[in-house]
Amino acid sequence: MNKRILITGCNGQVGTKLYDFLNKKGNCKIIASDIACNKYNLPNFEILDVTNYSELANVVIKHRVTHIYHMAAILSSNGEKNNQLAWDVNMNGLLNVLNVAKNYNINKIFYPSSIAVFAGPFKDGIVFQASISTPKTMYGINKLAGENLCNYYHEKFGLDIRSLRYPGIIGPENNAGGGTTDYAVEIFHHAIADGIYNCFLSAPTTLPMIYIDDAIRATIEIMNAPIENISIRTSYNLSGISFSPFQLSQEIKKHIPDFRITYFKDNRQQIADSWPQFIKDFEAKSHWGWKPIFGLSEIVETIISIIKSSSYSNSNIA
Ligand code: VAH
Repeated sequence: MNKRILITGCNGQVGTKLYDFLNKKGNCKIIASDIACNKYNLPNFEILDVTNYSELANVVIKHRVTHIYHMAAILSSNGEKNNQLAWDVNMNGLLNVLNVAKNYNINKIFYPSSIAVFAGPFKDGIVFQASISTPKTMYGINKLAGENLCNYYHEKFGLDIRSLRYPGIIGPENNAGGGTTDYAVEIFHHAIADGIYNCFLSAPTTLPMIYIDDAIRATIEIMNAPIENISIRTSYNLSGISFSPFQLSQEIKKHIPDFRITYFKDNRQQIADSWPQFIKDFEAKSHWGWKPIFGLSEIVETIISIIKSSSYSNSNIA
């Protein structure tokens, strides 16, 4: 067992799934951490505030960490409610991770960026790897600055940091929180539990999304890619499938015919309107072989069957 992997923000939507994937692959010790309690009773769990350098360094020393997946973040919607907290966690937290990696010879670091680094207007709603980024949210500003901080630490200190611009990530677990794309998670639980969902984005709001298993596989594939294949050291665009609340609701109706969706836009509509509708990821495909598996029908069929076959639908609705 040579790899000792620290996951920050492990209680979160992506962190929990990443833990499962890495744990199933085996041949590594995983140290799960989060600022909150051990929500899923994981072994080797550490309460960790990433904005505290000493706490982070102590965990790295105690467990002789070799790899860090830095998933702790304040997402777009929550970042607009508390700009200072978003800056502290998203920027100082990342700086601490990079400095710990430099000071304790961490082999590899994963940094999750986001399509939130882009802000329109875009021709036909499309962004490319080199599209100019002018983020309109504190979260997007943090993620764009974070990408450049990673590139700086790679060039100046030789750190091997790899990063993906995640689209909206959706899966059957009802644990998304503080994001603008959370509607695409909540809708399934409400559709199954009570047949109706009140969507906080308008019907035609098309956004780039990705099924969580595809997102985790991309994360592990970029981390395992030969170093010579990783020529982009800010962050790689990553695409799954783009859809709107209306398109998603129509696909859900194929499984739940009586399902109804209503719309009431809130402040997250303005965030979504600033984001691209489609993201091109030619570089991820050509540099390290990225290929998504889940289209919209596969996503809907998979999530509904998992929720119906488990206890998610009733007990976990926020
Ligand atoms: C959010 N789920 O909504 C995140 C993601 C592209 C969206 O970054 O903030």
